[in-house]
Amino acid sequence: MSNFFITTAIDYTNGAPHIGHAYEKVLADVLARYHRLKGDDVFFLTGVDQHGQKVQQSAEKQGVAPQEFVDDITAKFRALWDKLDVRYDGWAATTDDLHKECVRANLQMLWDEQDPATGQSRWIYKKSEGGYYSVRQEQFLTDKERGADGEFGPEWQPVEFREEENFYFRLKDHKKWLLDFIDKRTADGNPFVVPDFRVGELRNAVGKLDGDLCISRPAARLQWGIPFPESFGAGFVTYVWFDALVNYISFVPGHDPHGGTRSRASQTSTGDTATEGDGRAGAHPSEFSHWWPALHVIGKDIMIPAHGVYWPVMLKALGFADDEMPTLLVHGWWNISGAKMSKSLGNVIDPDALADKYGAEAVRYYLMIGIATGQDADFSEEHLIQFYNRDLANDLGNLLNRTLSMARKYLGGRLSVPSEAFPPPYQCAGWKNYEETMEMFAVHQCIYIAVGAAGYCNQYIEANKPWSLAKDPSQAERLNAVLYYSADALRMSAILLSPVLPKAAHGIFDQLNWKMELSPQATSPEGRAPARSPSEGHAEVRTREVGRAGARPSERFRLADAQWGGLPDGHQLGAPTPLFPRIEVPKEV
Ligand code: ME8
Repeated sequence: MSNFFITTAIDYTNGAPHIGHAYEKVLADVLARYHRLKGDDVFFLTGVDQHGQKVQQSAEKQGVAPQEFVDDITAKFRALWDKLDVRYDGWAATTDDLHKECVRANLQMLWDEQDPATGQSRWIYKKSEGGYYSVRQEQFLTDKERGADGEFGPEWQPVEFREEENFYFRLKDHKKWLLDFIDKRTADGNPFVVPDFRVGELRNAVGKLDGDLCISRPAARLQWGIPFPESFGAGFVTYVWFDALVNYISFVPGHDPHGGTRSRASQTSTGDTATEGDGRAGAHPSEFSHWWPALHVIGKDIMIPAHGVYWPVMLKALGFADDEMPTLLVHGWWNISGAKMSKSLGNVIDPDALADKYGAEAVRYYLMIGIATGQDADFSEEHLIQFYNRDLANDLGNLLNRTLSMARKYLGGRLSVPSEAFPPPYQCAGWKNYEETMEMFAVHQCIYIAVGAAGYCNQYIEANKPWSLAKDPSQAERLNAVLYYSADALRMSAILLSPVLPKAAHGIFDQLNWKMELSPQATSPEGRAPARSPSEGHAEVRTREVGRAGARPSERFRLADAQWGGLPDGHQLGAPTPLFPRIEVPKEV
């Protein structure tokens, strides 16, 4: 059994969730469920990014306190993840005291670590910098904000020159280290960024790095953030990215905000060369090390600079060795007719309304099959309906319905294990292809493997015509074999599809009357989950509290069960009920 720690970006709570948020969380959920299917110990962390200027402004506009504002939006995110069956183990909310303590402890550690040559902090310095400040938008402006005439437009006015003192985190000193690290990971066949076509993009950006990161904001212009520790002097709030990125460690079970991730060796270290590979890993508490490092699932817009530049340097500063760095799984974007979704264009897709209209499983299915991981795709309800009807209503639903109906009609629903004279219709050999494809995050291709197997079984039924075999008593053995293999194929397709369609997979298992204790894997009493009757539905036991990952009862689905011959001799199937009713195309779509 291996450990699998997966995180997502934490969503800004300045507006309701959209389809891009839903896509990312479902993608991470599918990968987490796949690892549970393999029997891995999984911790899936997701959450919300609640601080920052945008939230402060949105709350002000509504005339409510920022905490009240974020609580309201946070509740919308959590309700959506419940509706979409996103089954996370840890919830990262950046206004959580645990997180605030962690951010402040990190700042303090970095501030306290001295460079012996200067007697100053090795990582953070304070400086005063001047720049043009938009009083209307409450932000400093750069040349990017200047119009074609070289002036700042009316949307920024009044603009004034301001001198401001802030704290800076050293980035550019680590440029060479970061480039070498990225190259080494690529050379080792374990790229820092996947899909690896984005590595070049990141490398280019790092090559151009020539500044440090301003990590504070004066409390005079931003109050809604984590205050700096008092030792920095009064009146500074943490820059939102320096706060948000830390969620990936503050919510890891076993993390100790006061020095848990940093070894004594690194705290007294004097320079890069002396500290590299000095056994810092050994300093992490064992529960933290059990999970770390993470696979961070993020969108392409936040790879540069936040996750690809700030985060590895922050981790390095916090004492993480090169072999303790995470991996970034960078996904593409859902667009609308080739254009970005935006409130001003009025083309934002609401996943909550979509799930109400078509059902959560149809939404999950489309979000996973309609895009290749890493690429962009165009969102369209028409495609959602087409994919659902073609694959689920036709291929899988049809196979389920006809297999159960015919088995009931011709065999009273009871199946026998076929003799060697009747081999299975196709080889599955442990579904190696499925596993390899999932390890490459190509979820849409994995779906094709699972649904394709059902489609193939439909052809197998057509070719063998059980309705004709049933008329000839000398074909009884063949009739049983065809229906046995069809039912067994459905059982396997349900297992392979369970990461994407957990409810439907439970539905198929229920109709097949497949119980966990029938699994050859369920050998020990502890390994067995309680048998479920169809009426018990498929409620899943969730352990949400941080630190309790892996404490679930056995999963109902196991990849090891996806082999021919799982249905025991004399197995009695359940009754068919339509699982994937066709979606009729409404006129307006
Ligand atoms: O960036 N398609 O939050 P966010 C696919 N708080 N993914 C999309 C998308 C789209 N159309 N639009 C956005 C933030 N996303 C920060 C993250 S992490 C420490 C802090 C993705 O609410 C986006 O790429 O703007 C990101 O990964 C996630 O949604 C949250 O975006």
